[in-house]
Amino acid sequence: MFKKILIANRGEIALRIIRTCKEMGINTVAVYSTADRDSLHVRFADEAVCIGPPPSRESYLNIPSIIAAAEITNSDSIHPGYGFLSENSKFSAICKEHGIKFIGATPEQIDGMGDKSNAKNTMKQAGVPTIPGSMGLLLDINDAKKVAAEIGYPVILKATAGGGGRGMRIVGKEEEMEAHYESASKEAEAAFSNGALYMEKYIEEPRHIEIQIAGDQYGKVCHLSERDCSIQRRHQKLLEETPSPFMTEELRNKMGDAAIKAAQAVSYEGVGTVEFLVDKHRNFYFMEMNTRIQVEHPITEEVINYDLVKEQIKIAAGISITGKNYFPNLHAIECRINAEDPYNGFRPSPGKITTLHVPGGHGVRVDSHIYAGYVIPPYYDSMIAKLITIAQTREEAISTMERALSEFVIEGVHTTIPFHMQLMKDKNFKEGNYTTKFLETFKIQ
Ligand code: MV4
Repeated sequence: MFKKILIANRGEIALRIIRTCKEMGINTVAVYSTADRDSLHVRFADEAVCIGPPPSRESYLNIPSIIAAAEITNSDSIHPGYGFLSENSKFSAICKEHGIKFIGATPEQIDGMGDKSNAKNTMKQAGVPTIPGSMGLLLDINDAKKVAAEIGYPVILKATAGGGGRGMRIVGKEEEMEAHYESASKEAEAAFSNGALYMEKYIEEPRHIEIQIAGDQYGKVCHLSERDCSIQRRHQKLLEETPSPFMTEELRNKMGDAAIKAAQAVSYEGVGTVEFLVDKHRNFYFMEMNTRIQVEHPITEEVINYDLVKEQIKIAAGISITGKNYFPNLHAIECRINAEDPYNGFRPSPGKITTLHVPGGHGVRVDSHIYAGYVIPPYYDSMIAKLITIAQTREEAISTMERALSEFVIEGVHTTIPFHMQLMKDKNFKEGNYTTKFLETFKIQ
């Protein structure tokens, strides 16, 4: 087992990882930017190293600084959390070169899944359902028109280096192709230095349902059921739940099997997530594979009673998994509490938390790094807490969420708490009747 893990992250996920390390008797090293010197991850880790000034580029994304911090503290491993360097193949490779175990995917797996068109081809060959579309990359506008005529409009253009919806365009008819192709490719070129596009049939009002998987170093892979992440605003998830209200036992088994196939196709080692789009007929299609621990992992942990960070560490240390699948016994919902003003276009609201009361009681978990007097820096992600409720049924998990939201007091900054309060009372949400389009028509009062 590892003796000392350096956590190359900040905020709630850094704390989350430190907690598991403490329980496992593993020493921890925090790294921090000068903006985070008063953070809880710095206080709760056994050691802490300053790695640079506030901008991420110069601190949490600064590979030489982080490797130097690992070397001077004698860390034998690095946990990257989510975001930042968690899916950076260069960083994964550099850790290896320095004899430091990267608790995450190999450079090959990261690159293989990072190129979306390539990932899709890999999955198609492995027998995982994919959305009908171009065979690989599009050559030019004429090629795009030809493929679209074959699969039928509407189609969607996607950047192969894409993510977060950038370089993505829906094309309703041939006359629109030229303009959309140009702008998608330009946007992708600017964002990812790669303007290459591929095409798919456009699926109207899909659900975003992802399967958690775990694979060990010996080829054993299991799934840990699904999370429904359809409640998103501009590709930012705001609420996740498990089980999905749209799930059936048959669909879970099929999607679980497909996710396992997907992981085996790339000899996946560690915990990961296979994202699917699910249409109204419950056809499901591979979308992306995430090779990291995800923000929403706690809802899975709570319904199957399983510490996913502990599992990540054990797998990285070479411990084998049983290989049996896990099915939910409970219902869990996560509301992301962001320092944003939901009444003003979710505009970021950094600053000092003057008053804080955190909810508790039966069926409530709060993963957060905030405290009374904490100053939310403007440089990073605006998520300040994850409020998770767990109950026997979805209805009860919603009731507990309403109760917990009403107890949550955060003063000094705007938060998304009022948004979630209203969401809990929404008729369609209560009925589990929502798709990725839901928030486009949801208006906060
Ligand atoms: C799609 C789609 C409809 N049809 N692909 C958005 C981000 C990227 N990862 C994939 N995305 C989509 N791909 C086809 N063929 C609709 C979306 C989409 C979406 C997907 C998941 C969650 C939220 C979304 C919001 C808008 C569009």
